[in-house]
Amino acid sequence: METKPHKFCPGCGHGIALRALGQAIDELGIQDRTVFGCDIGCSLLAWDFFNVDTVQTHHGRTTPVMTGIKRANPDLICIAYMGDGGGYAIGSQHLVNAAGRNEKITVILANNTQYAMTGGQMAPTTLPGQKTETTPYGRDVEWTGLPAQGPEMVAAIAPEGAYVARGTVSKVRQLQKMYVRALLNQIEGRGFSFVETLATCPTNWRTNAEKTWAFLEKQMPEYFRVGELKVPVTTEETLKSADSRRRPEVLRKASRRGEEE
Ligand SMILES: Cc1ncc(C[n+]2csc(CCOP(=O)(O)OP(=O)(O)O)c2C)c(N)n1
Ligand code: SF4
Ligand SMILES: [Mg+2]
Repeated sequence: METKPHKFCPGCGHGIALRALGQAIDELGIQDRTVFGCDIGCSLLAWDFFNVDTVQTHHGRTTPVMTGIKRANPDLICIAYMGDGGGYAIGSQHLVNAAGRNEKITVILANNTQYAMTGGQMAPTTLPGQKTETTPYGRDVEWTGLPAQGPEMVAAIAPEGAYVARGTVSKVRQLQKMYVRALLNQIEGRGFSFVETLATCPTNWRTNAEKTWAFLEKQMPEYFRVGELKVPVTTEETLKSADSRRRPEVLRKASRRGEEE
């Protein structure tokens, strides 16, 4: 991986998430067949971030665009990268339908609790009481509901074979591992993969370094639990983890057949 100057504000979570994604692509050696799609919002500043084919679309539409590319050329590894405003508000139907159909693409959604690029308006993920441009007295959940639980929703509607997780830019190693597992899910053709990523936006949060990190590590996880929500059990994993007595019958039969031959 090479580095280059980026266009995000200092302290922005997008750069940290995208670096972890670049490292995951390198780790898997899939650069030559990866297509990267970015949405409208600050994610679009990544349009020339990676040395891979890239397309930029509007509010959550990155998901159906990448679905089309994947269906037309199943050998490609298709990654849709978007914000919480795009993925959970204006473009939420695309996420729901792609997850429900178990499309073999990877969606990575940066959750910074608001519409950042347009100046910090309330998004479905804004925390109760959080001040934004459109909630100057703090988000009132009586009027606007509780923060959207994206990975929980996707895990509930996506069929077996899907991989769903929530990571954070404050735990980069864990985040990169999630990206690797999400991409592996696509490479092995199992199904949809989705990783929400808790990300910082000091510019619109109007926070200094200390408060930015405290919001990310303490306040956001009160509503957004970090961890894996849905992990497909592969035959390989079953074989590796189970001892011979606990192996499923079909695998025992397969190994008996091997002994007889
Ligand atoms: C269909 C449509 N509606 C509204 C806009 C205006 N708009 C551009 S970026 C943006 C906010 C994006 O927020 P989010 O998806 O959370 O990304 P972030 O900037 O926070 O990373 C909005 C509302 C647009 N470009 N297209
Ligand atoms: S406005 Fe926020 S999300 Fe956008 S680049 Fe700046 S810090 Fe990052
Ligand atoms: Mg956002």
